[in-house]
Amino acid sequence: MTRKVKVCLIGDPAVGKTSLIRRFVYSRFDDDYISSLGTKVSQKNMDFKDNRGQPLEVMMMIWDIAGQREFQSILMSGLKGSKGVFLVADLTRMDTIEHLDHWFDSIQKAAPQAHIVFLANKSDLPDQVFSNEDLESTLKNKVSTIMLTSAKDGSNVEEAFRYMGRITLEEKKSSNEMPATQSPKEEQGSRMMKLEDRLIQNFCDYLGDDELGMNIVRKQFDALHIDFRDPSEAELKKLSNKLLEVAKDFKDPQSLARYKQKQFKILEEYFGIKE
Ligand SMILES: Nc1nc2c(ncn2[C@@H]2O[C@H](COP(=O)(O)OP(=O)(O)OP(=O)(O)O)[C@@H](O)[C@H]2O)c(=O)[nH]1
Ligand SMILES: [Mg+2]
Repeated sequence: MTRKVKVCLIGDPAVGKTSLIRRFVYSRFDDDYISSLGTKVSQKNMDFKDNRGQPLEVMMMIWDIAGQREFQSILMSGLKGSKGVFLVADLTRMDTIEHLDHWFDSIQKAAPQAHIVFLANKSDLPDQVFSNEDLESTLKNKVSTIMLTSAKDGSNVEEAFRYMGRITLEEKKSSNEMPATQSPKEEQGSRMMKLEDRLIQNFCDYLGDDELGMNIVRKQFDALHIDFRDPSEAELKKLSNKLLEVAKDFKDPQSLARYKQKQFKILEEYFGIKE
């Protein structure tokens, strides 16, 4: 029997989400850092046994979700339907732990039933700023387990994904707890990146398929030479036009009209344009 499960990796930029997936799926590591745009899906199958000892294959769909906090719509859409979430931090950067509330809050909203596995990554590096004990006390009751990993030397990576594969076969009994000190706060970040997030997710929603949508979106960014981490107003207008043009090849005229209308609304909200 085969079971398909969706899991995702979330956490601050540069903590090693893409690297952990690359290590697990392709047994490779790269020292270069290329920040991820949006979401990307990889797949790996794992063999387990069910409780009667029969072979059970888990087809794991692994969603790599970009770390920029402006990408809130993309994050929410990526989390939706996830049976498991790897919450990743960098053992050498305190800020990646300090920002955990943001990630917990998003899981709580979009995937309250997901199992959470906390990965403290980059365990190969010497300059670690928090210990296993620190993590245990900070994360108690909020995650299923805490693992120290290294995408570079591979330590615990296979183990973490196997653990996740195993626990996602079981339904979670209780919903994830909210962090104790949760207060609504105004999200910081670049206004243009927030607009970018909305435009991209609107396009993916129109297609009804984030995986396909993101592949198309990435191509448009390349073709237009836009740096997604610092888009200008003019570039985002160009992107919107390009997406609208591409959108014509999909779906029926009514859906296209709805997409167009929604896009105008989003642009109007940011620029006050009426077209
Ligand atoms: N030493 C060490 N470096 C790592 C490890 N994992 C990732 N890196 C490096 O950290 C940098 C960031 O890794 P990525 O995997 O691109 O980070 P990310 O979390 O996907 O970042 P975003 O896509 O921007 O959200 C890269 O230069 C990696 O080579 C690790 O376990 N050990
Ligand atoms: Mg990445």
